[in-house]
Amino acid sequence: MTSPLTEQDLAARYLAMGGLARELGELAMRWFADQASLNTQTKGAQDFVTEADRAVEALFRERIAAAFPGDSVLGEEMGGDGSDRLWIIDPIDGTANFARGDRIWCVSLGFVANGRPELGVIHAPALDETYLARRGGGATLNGKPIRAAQTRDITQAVVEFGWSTRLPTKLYLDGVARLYELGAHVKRAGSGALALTQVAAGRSDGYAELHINAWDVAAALLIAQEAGARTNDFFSGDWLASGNPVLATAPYLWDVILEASGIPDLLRKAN
Ligand code: LIP
Repeated sequence: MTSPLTEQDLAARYLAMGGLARELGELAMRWFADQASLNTQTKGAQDFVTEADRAVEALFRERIAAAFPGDSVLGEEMGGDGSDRLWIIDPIDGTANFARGDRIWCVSLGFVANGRPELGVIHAPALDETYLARRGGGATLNGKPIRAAQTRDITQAVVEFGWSTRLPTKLYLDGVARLYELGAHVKRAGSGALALTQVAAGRSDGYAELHINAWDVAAALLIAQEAGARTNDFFSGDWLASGNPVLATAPYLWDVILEASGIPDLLRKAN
């Protein structure tokens, strides 16, 4: 049993994670610049992994073992178990984009203490953007504070709706149709983590996905919360092992986007 986390413990991790994300981003960028070396493989329909994903996660695990030996790591590519001091990494979120030379991808690092996200960093080196948050400390983009949008009219809203083959595509298409019928502009860019940071930065008014994994959102959902977005209770139930639906919105548009997304129906049928 590790000793209780102190303020100094948390501060040390907060100070370390930005530099660590940048080091991982530099490694990913070397692979990104050499697409022929990626050896891209599929884990399922529209679900990809490259040598870069594996190399970035391996380097992260090496750095954490050296700097914070009592901490655990859960990663998309190498798995792991929960603990009361847990790092959650998606080495490259937006792998489908990464593997085609598209710049919309990021390194996602979250730190969860006793089951509650406390720190998060999203580093998108190809976009030259780094998002950081600490619970109770606000959220920043490249060191400057960011806030969720105050949009009140759904016909003025931009909403991203994530998709995967983990659920029937009809559920996704029905949600997209409802949002369009309400007058929203709907898009999908292929990185759930970055989509959540766009809500945090006020560049979009919502991000919904009917199922997403813990490593995709552990950092970015905290960033959205700290930027004043309203978010669902993703970190509940069996979230760490099985994922959950995710929703983050501009505060005034929560109700309309939640209903249009179909998440309430999905949760009612699951319970
Ligand atoms: C992706 C997520 C995206 C989801 C994809 C995939 P990856 O993460 O960011 O939101 O729709 O299915 O899970 O696989 O690129 O790390």
